[in-house]
Amino acid sequence: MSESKDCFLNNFVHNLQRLMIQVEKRTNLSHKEFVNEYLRPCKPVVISDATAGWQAHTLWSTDYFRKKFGSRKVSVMGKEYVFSDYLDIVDNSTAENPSPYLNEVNIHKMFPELTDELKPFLKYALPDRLQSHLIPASWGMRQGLVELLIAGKGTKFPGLHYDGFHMHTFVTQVRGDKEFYFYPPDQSPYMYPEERIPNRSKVRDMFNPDLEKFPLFKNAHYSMIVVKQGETMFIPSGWWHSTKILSTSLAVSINSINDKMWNSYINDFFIIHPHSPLKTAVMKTYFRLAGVAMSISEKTKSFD
Ligand SMILES: O=C(O)CCC(=O)C(=O)O
Ligand SMILES: [Fe+2]
Repeated sequence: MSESKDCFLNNFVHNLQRLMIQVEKRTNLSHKEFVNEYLRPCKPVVISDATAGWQAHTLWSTDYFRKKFGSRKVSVMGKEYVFSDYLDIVDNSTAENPSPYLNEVNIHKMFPELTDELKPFLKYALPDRLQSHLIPASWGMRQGLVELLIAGKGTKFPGLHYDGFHMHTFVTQVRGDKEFYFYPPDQSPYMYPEERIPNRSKVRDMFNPDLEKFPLFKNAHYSMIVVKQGETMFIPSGWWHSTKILSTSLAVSINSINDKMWNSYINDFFIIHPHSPLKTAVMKTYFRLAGVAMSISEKTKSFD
């Protein structure tokens, strides 16, 4: 079906020229084109109209959130805020005095009222094995892993990382513009992964790296692209990234797992949630078989 190279089969071999290419911006991309041109080759892309049907694009603002959820408590980087107080900090954020970054907030759990405003579900994130009924509800994400991201002007995302469990990520800028910085997986030798959480770099602040502690980091090559309001950034599995906010940012991230990283996902899962050797072996066998069944059913579906 596809002539494009499959990054998982090619073990992420990227040459320097490939690193230097600009991230493309695309419109009106079919699901098949996305799979062949970006998903299989693990190539980042910005899609301008991926979520054009979302009501969120007309409704969302810091005032809208203030009116709807102002008195609710939110946890931002380990600190509790009344949401309206946090939104005031976001609105007044500057590079000198940046807001804390609200992230890892599961919309379906924390703000279920917003779910309908994010429909139809982003087709490029499908098929998503997190949503499969073949994996336990407690482990899976029946409605997908959909998270809210909020921060003010001048704020940097807390840390350089690739997304856990080798998930792909799609970030939609509902409000505001953002600079996205990427390092392809072959730059990992310069990234100083944390021992316990290998998808996180010990170089916490890529904008001001401690080169005495992390001397190899200066060898790392990155690409940067500005993702504008309304656009969706696709970050392939295993790509290191971080961001800087250019204007008050309300964004949604959607993670997904497909056939190619199914085994990495299972392996990562048992590293993060260890079980006894026997239970691990039994569960891994079940999930490998479930993966085969999922592959068969995925081949029969169309997403355009
Ligand atoms: O959109 C951003 O600022 C980065 C979000 C991100 O990388 C994440 O949530 O994992
Ligand atoms: Fe991320």
